[in-house]
Amino acid sequence: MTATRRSASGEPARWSARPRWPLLAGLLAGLAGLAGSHAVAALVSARATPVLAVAEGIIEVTPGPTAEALIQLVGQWDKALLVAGVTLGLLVLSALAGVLGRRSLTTGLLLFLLMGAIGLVAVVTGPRVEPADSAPVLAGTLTWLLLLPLLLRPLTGSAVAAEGRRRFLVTAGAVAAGAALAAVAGEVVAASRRGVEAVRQALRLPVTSGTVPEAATFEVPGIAPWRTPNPEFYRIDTALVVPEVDPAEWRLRIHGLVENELELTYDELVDRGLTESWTTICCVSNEVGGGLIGNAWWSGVPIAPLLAESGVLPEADAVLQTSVDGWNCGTPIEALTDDRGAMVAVAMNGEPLPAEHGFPARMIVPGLYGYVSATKWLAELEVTRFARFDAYWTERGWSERGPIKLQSRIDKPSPGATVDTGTLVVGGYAWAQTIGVAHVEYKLDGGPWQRADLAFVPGVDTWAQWVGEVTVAPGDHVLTVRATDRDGLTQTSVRRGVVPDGATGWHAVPFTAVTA
Ligand SMILES: Nc1nc2c(c(=O)[nH]1)N[C@H]1C(S)=C(S)[C@@H](COP(=O)(O)O)O[C@H]1N2
Ligand SMILES: [Mo]
Repeated sequence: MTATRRSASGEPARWSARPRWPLLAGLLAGLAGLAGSHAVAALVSARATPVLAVAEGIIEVTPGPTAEALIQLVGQWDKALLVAGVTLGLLVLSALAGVLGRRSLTTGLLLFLLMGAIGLVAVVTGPRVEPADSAPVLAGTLTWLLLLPLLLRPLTGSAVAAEGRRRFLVTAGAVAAGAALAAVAGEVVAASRRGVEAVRQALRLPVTSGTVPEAATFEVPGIAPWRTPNPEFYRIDTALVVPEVDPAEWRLRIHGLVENELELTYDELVDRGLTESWTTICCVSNEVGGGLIGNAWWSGVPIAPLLAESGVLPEADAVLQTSVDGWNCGTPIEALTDDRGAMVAVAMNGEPLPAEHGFPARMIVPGLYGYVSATKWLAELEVTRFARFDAYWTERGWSERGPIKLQSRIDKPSPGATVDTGTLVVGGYAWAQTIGVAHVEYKLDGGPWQRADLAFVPGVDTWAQWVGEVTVAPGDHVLTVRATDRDGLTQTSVRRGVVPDGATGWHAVPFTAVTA
């Protein structure tokens, strides 16, 4: 066969000199990476696969009129065609990486690396990125980089034709089988996820979506919305793979230092009757001025009556909450039994909890950081004593107790903003859950503190919007904010980091004013 042919240089050509084998090697590596990245995307429930992200990136960078003309041309098939085109391009480039890699492995690897880099850029510049969203593209790129040398090795060097071909076909067969397996596994995961998502969407809960009180916001552009929409709500958890929990199989178990253990199905829980309220939840890892905080209308079953029903024994001082994926946290029993309205929440802003926010049920405890209170994908509540356990984050150096600290934040101006000289409207949020915000003050540079206008809030458990006005001269400035709660406590200026029980200090935002 080819081994007996002579190349132009007169050298005996190796059987693999024909480009179709390296081409096949590149194509297989490309397909395997694609399958791997799709499987990982399904597993981590990334918002978009890398291919989709690149397709969206192309739409993004295509000039408006061109994009419109193209959409006119292909109609509703635009997205599908684009995805098909990107996939085709990816496979052509993969084949090229194989052919180039046969001559110089480095060149082939660099091409795959470049493709991975394009994918990564598309993913991280997309809307609402989360760390998990880059996992698929990294998995795919890693697959390419590992498989290309593996597949090309039998095609290079002095392997005897038949022997090289045999080894190549064995490797190629294994890679193809692995890729098929990854594709099937990814599809199985994605299908079951779609299944639970379909159940979630079909659920009809007796909930309302809450009405933002008109007086809660000043309608100043540049300040975050008072109600945080679900897709924009911060997400913090240890779950690499978002747990999929079918409400039909879900149970809530209350046990431990109780007279009667309770086990409730989802329907039994909801049948207890739902209450609804506005609560701002916050992560202990929220830096001063940070975004790990959100305000939502929660619907759920009050936990105090459920605990009363189970008959909490007098020696209990804590509830160890555990999620279906084994995460846990310890909550003081009084926070669950006093009148603050702690609940097993089933809906967020009027819709069943989104999967990543704990579907089908989670805890919401006003006034406590999430790491000691807000278990998502809730499975059980063990009534116990703090002395008897260490919870997930307390084992890792965080405080056993985590009341949310009084804080305030500047949304406008944003850090480093350039603004016009003259009158500048400034504003943001302050919060002191379970106590309430009494007033907010702001100051420009070294000037005096000025009282901000504070918006109405429907209770003590939400953040309160504040606005103010400053007059700015040309040049660099710093705006600082501090809040005082209804107990008369004013935020300390002492800057402390988030470990072990939440950051303190005043939020200060540098900005520049220029003459318009
Ligand atoms: N099962 C589970 N629940 C969890 C966590 C977690 O890692 N696993 N993280 C907690 C932390 S630290 C916070 S701040 C809140 C965040 O809730 P959110 O993602 O809905 O904003 O969830 C809490 N509940
Ligand atoms: Mo958190």
